[in-house]
Amino acid sequence: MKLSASTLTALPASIQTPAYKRKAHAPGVVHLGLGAFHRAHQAMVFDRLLTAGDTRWGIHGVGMTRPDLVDQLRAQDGLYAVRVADGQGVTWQVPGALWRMSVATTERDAVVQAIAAATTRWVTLTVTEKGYTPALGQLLLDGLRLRQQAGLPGITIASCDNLQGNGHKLQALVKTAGTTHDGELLRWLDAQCAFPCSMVDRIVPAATPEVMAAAQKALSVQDQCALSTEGFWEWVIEDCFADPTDAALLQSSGVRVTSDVHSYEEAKLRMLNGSHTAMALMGAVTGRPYIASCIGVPHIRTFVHQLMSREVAPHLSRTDWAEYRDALIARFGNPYLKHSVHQIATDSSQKIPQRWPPSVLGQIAQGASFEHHALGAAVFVRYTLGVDENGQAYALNDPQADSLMALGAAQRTEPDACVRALLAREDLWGTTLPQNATWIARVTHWHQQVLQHGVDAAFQQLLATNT
Ligand code: CS2
Repeated sequence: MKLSASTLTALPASIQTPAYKRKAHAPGVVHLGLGAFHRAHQAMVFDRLLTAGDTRWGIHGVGMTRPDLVDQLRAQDGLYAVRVADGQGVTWQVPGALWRMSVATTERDAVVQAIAAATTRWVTLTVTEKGYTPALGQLLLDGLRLRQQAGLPGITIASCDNLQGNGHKLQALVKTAGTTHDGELLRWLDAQCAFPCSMVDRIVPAATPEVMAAAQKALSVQDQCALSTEGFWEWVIEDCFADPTDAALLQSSGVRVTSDVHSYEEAKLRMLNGSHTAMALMGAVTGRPYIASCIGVPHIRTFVHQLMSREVAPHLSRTDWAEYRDALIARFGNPYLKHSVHQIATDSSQKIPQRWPPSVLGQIAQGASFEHHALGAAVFVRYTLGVDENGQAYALNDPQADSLMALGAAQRTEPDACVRALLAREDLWGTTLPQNATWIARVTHWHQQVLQHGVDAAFQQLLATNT
């Protein structure tokens, strides 16, 4: 038996299931990007609003890259189980907010119509860093144009990706899709639609067969879309909504609505995501499969602690960073989250720019050391070889994979030139760092250590010289 609307009532009583009538209304939210993150984060917030009796938060979910996932979710009526597990305990829940599904590539018109539907009040997005393409701007603008032409009110369009100022970036992308004939549409967009910035946080690894097996055991039905996550979740969103009454509603379900999203975004990107990328590359090169297997190693744990305390925190506007850091280290160690280092290393070329350079530049401006980031960058260079220290080959899953591997291959014969070539890339490091001789020299130094003695020895050497 499969999890679906008809088997929902047969689930064990301990599993929390939707306590409201699903699909009685048209969805009020169109969500782009149906990956694990959305389904175990925002879809559960909207599930809470639906449980509270507000029928406007059903989701029309749009798969941007994975038609197979949309098929599986359709076969389960949009239902899936989420295991919420950490030191506090283990519970299973089946959120019920996902009511409709489409595939962006093959069902584009359905997506445009959904954005334009009178019942739609929000569009939310988790399309990943590389998803902010002109095609995305065009898709949104096409839907919004129909709304404007039909005389419908504007909506809230919330980017929830790990990009600094994500709302501003999305708004600019949508407006760029407009042509010279779209003057009126763009004026309507500015006046009626809201593009709040937001920071979303919850660690949700991609689904694994192990989680599916655990779901089968807990639910006694098959669930091909089951997910695993931690208890912690955070959603901080700018107080900027097409319908201002949404602020209080979101707050009632645990979302933080504020005028200062920036400080939360920068802390999350540089502390959480910055450490994630460092550990992911380190794990990939040393053959450690999960974040928990990295943070459990004393010298990696100390490295991450120091990276955050010494090189990231001094440049944050968030003042409670020490508590934030300690909470992150505990979250990274969650044994239930088999968070694959290769999953996090995916798209590193798109992630590094938000995660590392701002802290390095901050240190440079203060004349302070950036050795931890320099070692991280050296490990990134080593990572582009595509083979770990045990001789196991791995694929680079990155839009820049070919160019990175072509540059990275040179480290076998001309390591220093290779480091210079990879550090010269402004798409990764921005415009200032590629000109900084000290940065280049320190990354070159650590890269030499990594090649000669291995990543672990380089980490230990850094910690020994940097007490
Ligand atoms: C991770 C994030 O895959 C990655 O790049 O760093 O998905 C991370 O788990 C989330 O941002 C946590 O909120």
